[in-house]
Amino acid sequence: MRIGITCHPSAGGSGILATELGIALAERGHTVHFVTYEQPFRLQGFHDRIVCHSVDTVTYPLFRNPPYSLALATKICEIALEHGIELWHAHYAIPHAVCAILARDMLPAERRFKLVTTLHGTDITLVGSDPSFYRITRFAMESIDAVTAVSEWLSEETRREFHLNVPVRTIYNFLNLEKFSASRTERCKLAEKEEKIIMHISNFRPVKRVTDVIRVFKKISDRVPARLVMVGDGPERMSAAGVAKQLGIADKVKYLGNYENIEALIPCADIIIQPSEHESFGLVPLEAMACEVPVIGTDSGGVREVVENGVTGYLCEVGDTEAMANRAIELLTNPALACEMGRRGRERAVKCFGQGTIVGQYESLYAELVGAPLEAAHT
Ligand code: GMT
Repeated sequence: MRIGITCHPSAGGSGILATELGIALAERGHTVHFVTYEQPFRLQGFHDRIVCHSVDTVTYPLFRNPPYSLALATKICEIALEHGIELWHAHYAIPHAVCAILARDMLPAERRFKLVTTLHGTDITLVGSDPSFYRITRFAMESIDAVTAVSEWLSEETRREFHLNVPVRTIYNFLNLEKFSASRTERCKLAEKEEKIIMHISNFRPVKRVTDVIRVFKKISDRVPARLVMVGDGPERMSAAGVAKQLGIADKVKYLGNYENIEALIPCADIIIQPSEHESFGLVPLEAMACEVPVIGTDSGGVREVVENGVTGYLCEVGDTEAMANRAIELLTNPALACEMGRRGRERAVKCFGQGTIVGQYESLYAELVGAPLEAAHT
């Protein structure tokens, strides 16, 4: 099948998932065209059957900001015509689903692609439900062929918030489980031999509550020799650094910034801490589970469908840094328990979130929409 994908190409869960999906589809014999403003973060090296098209915007004194969305819609339309795209997959409702609708409607009727949008979370919980975007997000979801969301929680939130007349199907995020697995090669570069490694990975937005990570780490390091490795970057980084300084632990915190090969870093951690306000899914907890690292997360949103509380990690109340630290200490001082939770995490990742299973679900959806049997979809 000839498939188009639009996503946010920067480091972030939705862009990562869209890119990995594109790679997996190409490996299964489909031709995939990405249309974005830059090459997607995770798309490294050469991939047969994948083409990246970049969107150019013009600056003009009358435009306060270059109208990216209009340029994107035009580019999608051109690429669809040139390559005979049968199905477009827009990741994130705003602006991608809206741009793809515009592109589809600009095409001659007989050349129109089928359109799927995957909701990733912040497009609904933060962006879409903001009054300025509410109507256009709802319009987009009702004007396409299929809406998917990355967890049952997000599907339910979307139905509740937008009172939709169309179904929202849940298709969970997935991982390449060969890429993410247990191995501890870089550990010595991150901490001293006797120190435990606590890791956090995010885009440091307010919803990630990175200052909670610092507070939890302070309580841990009072009891266990440890080092905190912070991976990623974003608006709350300075606040995190400020709190670490105030608490007198700045020298125990390492900031690695945005890091491409997190599959090499995660296995070095003893624990991953993700104390988000809410997560529609939580790709990092899944990556940790695949690498056999126990997760301390929050009992909110779709993370509850990823991390099995007490089995593959612990879920605590949002903001309860005391409980998170106590759970972390419990694991750090009981290696057998940590090891067992890690093992069960991997088992769960394989059972529920493997690439083959989930990509197969997307393929079936595409085939259903395009009206082709699954075998014929592999061309
Ligand atoms: O985490 C973010 O804020 C980035 C955001 C994105 O769209 O890139 O992540 C969302 O999508 C990911 C992939 O589906 C999910 O794993 C994250 O849970 C979700 N983030 C939130 O819901 C806050």
